[in-house]
Amino acid sequence: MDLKKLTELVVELEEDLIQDAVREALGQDKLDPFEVLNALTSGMDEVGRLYEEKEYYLTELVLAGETMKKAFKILQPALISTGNLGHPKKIILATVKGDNHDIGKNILGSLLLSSGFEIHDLGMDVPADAIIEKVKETGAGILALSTLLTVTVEQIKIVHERLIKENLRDKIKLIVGGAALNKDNAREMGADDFATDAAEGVKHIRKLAGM
Ligand code: B12
Repeated sequence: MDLKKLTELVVELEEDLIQDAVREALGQDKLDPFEVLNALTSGMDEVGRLYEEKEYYLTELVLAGETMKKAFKILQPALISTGNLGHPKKIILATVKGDNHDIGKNILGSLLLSSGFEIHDLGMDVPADAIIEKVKETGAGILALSTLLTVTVEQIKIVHERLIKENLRDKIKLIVGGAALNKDNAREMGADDFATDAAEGVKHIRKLAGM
């Protein structure tokens, strides 16, 4: 099983073949779990491109999501075992209001677990109110928000401003990620930090947590 084949299986939406393929890649081929993750993510990028070019439709996006979730079930333990345990720190994870993409956020959550964080995952399509409530309830020091849609980027600013209003902004670090974001718009929305992928995200978050 090579990395190119894994990418192809995602693009071809082979949800019945993907788990055996990931098993083979990690088992007999001893591929690095992070390289496997990158290969799968490249497949998702290609699916996104085909959707943009109207070669794929919503059905294919849904199937791609299912394929990635199945692959990740097999990949997750391998990714986790590469982590080294640190000090538990509280972190809130959420995909912002209006956005139902959660695969990337869930990958970040799994990697953070392996770094010893205490995760409070609010799921997807989470309004600012629910996030503020959770910050108050947990006293978490880090808030990680995900968004893949251009139209929901603005939600980050809404959360940032609510945190200011509630006198919570200086008690929490806000890191954001997802395909709709980059360093510049993340900063414009009031975030303290941005990372392009989940592995980078963990590094940044460990730094923000003083680990
Ligand atoms: C799968 C998918 C779906 C699935 C999502 C399933 C699920 N449970 O997540 C479904 C079918 C639901 C879906 C729906 C829609 N989608 Co969609 N979808 C995708 C697709 C193909 C892959 C996303 C994905 O899972 N990638 C794999 C993961 C691993 O990558 P990731 O999410 O980017 O996460 C990585 C990093 O970004 C980062 N990261 C993510 N979050 C965070 C957070 C932090 C804090 C950090 C540090 C890092 C980080 O780490 C992750 C791992 O490394 C993308 C195309 C793409 N290339 O992104 C389109 C895409 C995001 N979708 C798109 C669109 C338009 C839609 C719909 C509006 C379609 C429609 N007409 O209904 C709806 C919106 C529904 C809604 N309200 O949210 C567009 C968005 C365009 C835009 N710029 O706004 C894209 C880009 C496709 C395209 N090229 O047009 N989609």
